[in-house]
Amino acid sequence: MTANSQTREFRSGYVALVGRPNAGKSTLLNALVGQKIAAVSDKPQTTRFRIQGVITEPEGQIVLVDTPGVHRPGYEMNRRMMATVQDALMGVDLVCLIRDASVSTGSGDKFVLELIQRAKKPALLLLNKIDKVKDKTELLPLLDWYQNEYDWRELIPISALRGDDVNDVLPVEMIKHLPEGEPLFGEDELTDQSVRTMVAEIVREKILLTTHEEIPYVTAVVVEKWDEEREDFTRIHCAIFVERTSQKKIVIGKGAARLKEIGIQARADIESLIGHRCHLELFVKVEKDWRDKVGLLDDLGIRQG
Ligand SMILES: Nc1nc2c(ncn2[C@@H]2O[C@H](COP(=O)(O)OP(=O)(O)OP(=O)(O)O)[C@@H](O)[C@H]2O)c(=O)[nH]1
Ligand SMILES: [Mg+2]
Repeated sequence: MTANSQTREFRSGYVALVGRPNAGKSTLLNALVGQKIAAVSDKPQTTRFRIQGVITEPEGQIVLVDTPGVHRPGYEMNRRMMATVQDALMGVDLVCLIRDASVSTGSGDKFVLELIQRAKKPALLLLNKIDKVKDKTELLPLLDWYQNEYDWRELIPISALRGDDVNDVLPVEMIKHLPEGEPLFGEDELTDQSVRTMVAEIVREKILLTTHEEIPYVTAVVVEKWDEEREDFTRIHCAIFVERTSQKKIVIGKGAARLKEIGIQARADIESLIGHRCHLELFVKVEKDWRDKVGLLDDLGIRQG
């Protein structure tokens, strides 16, 4: 403990990032942690399970919990995703509602609010994507609406993408609301995600970024083989699951062009993650109704809560 901490105690605790799909929760997690640990895409429902990221500051340690975007569940996978959100809300010291400030209010917002109202936790409202809001007075009705719905500790406009008010403002604000306590993790333990999980997520992210319509929703990725052939060279096999043969054709693309592009993009990210060269082999497999298959969901890490 430093001399300074004799007067101000160190604080530590869990902070949930919750909100509607596509609001920018995972972008914010990555920006705050300072490393890409969660997949990000312009498609809703990118995040499928809980992802933890740790920030350690002189005043305290924040364990961020990124969660899937709140939506109406249609499949077992989506029910599990929503159970993860509920579970996160119960287990944290502080909740951050991430709201895309560039879109208007709808029934989905009310639903997220109800979850927060039920959890009765201290909460910050983070109005994200303010870089997209040219006239800031447009935020006033939104702020009004939210202020009437909950006793927010703070309302903070941010841009997770550009970094406005992210690293200089948010950690300080979050730490204020955490209990006094020792660090929960070592400073070098940035995340609870295994390297293999992060590799599978990198591949899935590239699929989300290069496909449209239903493909992002019906795709899952599993690392099936991992051979560290040499200290500086790893051979990785990933299976890409889709639900129908027609979807397999789309992912592969004409003359396998799309799969090749996914592989090129993923390999670049994987090599910077593992710190050396890799050979990435991608296989597309059809697994009918995998989103309702309990065993496969368990294998994919999409757990209950
Ligand atoms: N312009 C702008 N775009 C942003 C900002 N933050 C996130 N985005 C974009 O919004 C999209 C969704 O971002 P994600 O971080 O994947 O959103 P999410 O809330 O984690 O989404 P789910 O995991 O699907 O719930 C991506 O295309 C991001 O680049 C921001 O501050 N400004
Ligand atoms: Mg996400």
